[in-house]
Amino acid sequence: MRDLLAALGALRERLTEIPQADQRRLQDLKTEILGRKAGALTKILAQVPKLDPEPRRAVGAAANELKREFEAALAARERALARTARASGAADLTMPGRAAWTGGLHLVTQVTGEICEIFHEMGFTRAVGPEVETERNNFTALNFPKDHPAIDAQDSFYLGGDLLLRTHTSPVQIRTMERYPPPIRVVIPGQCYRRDPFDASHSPIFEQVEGLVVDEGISFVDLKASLSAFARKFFGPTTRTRFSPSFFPFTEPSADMAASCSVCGGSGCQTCKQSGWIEILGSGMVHPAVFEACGVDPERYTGFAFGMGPQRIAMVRYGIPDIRLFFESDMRFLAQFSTP
Ligand code: 2NM
Repeated sequence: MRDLLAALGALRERLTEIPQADQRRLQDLKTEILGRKAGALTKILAQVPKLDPEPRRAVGAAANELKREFEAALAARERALARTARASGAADLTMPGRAAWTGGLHLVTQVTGEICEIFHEMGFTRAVGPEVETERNNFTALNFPKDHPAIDAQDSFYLGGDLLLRTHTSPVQIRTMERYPPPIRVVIPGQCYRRDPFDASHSPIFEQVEGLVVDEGISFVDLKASLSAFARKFFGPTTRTRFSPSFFPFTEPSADMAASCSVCGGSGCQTCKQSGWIEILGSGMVHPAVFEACGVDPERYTGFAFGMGPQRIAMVRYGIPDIRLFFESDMRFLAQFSTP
């Protein structure tokens, strides 16, 4: 018992080291004295239970009292070191780190990726092409008549000569058909340009995802089944689809597809303007004149094509009121759709 009390007395002397200790020395002192296994005071405390009742009370009280004093002194020195580090402008190495912002995909990129992934599962490949195109690839080969208003300089961005910024991604379909023999199954995401004024639902720069299937024996049934399957994958398994007659120069017949509103299930709400239906895409059977322009034999092959706007689709899915939000890089808007 006498030995232990003497050891406690010697240990108490070391309290005076604490107010001078730097960060590293403080850590060492903590280990030397209070360390869980080999701490000097820890070792003394471990012997207390083995003593007779009388000395056990005396040594136990003294050891616990010294432990409290050490803990208080160490904590006080830690606070003092942190205070001087802050005051001197030096980094406080005891501060927890800030989580780094790792970035994320833009909502339009996410939705475009989702659309392409669904078609990929159905056996489509992804194709891309240049945004600067020829009048021939953008209009002529797609069976636009020479006097079609879209060809007008008022509606397209011409770059001089017969070059222009593509008004849809369809020229990539033309390039695909000229380069690869059927069977063809491709989806084409990409940016397009039209001379539209910026407003809540229009932008002179917009994204499109188009698709093309060419093979022997492709019929309108393949079109309806493939695009309906896409709608169910994208909006959910209970989604119904509705096709209505439409017109495009490059397809005949042509049809617009609507999906039952995924917000209200078809009963009518704000998103579908009480109609129960949301217009998703345009589509049709590829016009024989388009096949001829690309060197595909229209007697042997048939095909269907479609086009949709991922921005419009993102807007109806998430109730986004204005297409301009996609271009403003306002993190308060974009971060709502951030992916880890
Ligand atoms: C649409 C709607 C319908 C289309 C057609 C072609 C091609 F090159 F095969 F003729 N490409 N894209 C197409 C058809 C695009 O977008 C609303």
